[in-house]
This record gives sequence, C-alpha cells and structure tokens, in this order.
Amino acid sequence: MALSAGEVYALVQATLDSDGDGIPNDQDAFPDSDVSPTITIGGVDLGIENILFDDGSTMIDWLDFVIDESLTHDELQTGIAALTNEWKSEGLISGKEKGVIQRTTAKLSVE
Ligand SMILES: [Ca+2]
Repeated sequence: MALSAGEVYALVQATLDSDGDGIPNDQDAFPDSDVSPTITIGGVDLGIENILFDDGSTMIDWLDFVIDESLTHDELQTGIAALTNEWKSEGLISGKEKGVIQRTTAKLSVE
C-alpha cells in the first residue's frame, strides 16, 4: 500500500524532533523548546539547571509561557510562584533557586 504525499508529510512531521530534545514533535508539549543548559530570564543567566521534562517541555518553556501569557504583573507573579512552588515541592529546585527565579521575574515589565 503506497502512502499519499500528504500522509508521508504528516508522518515525517510527527517523527521530526525540531528542538532535538529527544521527544518527537507529535509527543512534544513544546516542539520548539529552549534547551539551554541553564535558565536565563530577561537576558540574565541564573545558573540554575534548565530541566527537560518527560513531555518534551523545559523549565524555560514554562517560564516563557507564563511571562508571555501574563497580562498584569500580579498574574505574572502568581503564575511564576505556582510553577516554582511545584518544582520546589518536586525537589527540582532549592528554596534559594525558587527565590532567585521569583525575584528575577518580578523585575520584568508586563506589556
Ligand atoms: Ca520540546
């Protein structure tokens, strides 16, 4: 059975790994992940490991998502607090690292 050009294209797209994080695009929550080794926020490298999750997302992906989607500064800080509290409770970051991420994002302006 021959595949149509459209089927071949869909198959190739699904199995591609655009960001090279080892998770194929069709299973990747963020197919265009920022896979930098450490977390950078607003041009500042915090020196905190940028962890890759099983769903193909990285910590930077989630931080950028909250930063981009927040309409107010309160929303931004609430979103970042929720993320970093979860990561700390999972043992992925220390309390000190949580504080660094929260203080750095607090300085960002929301447009
Ligand atoms: Ca990814």
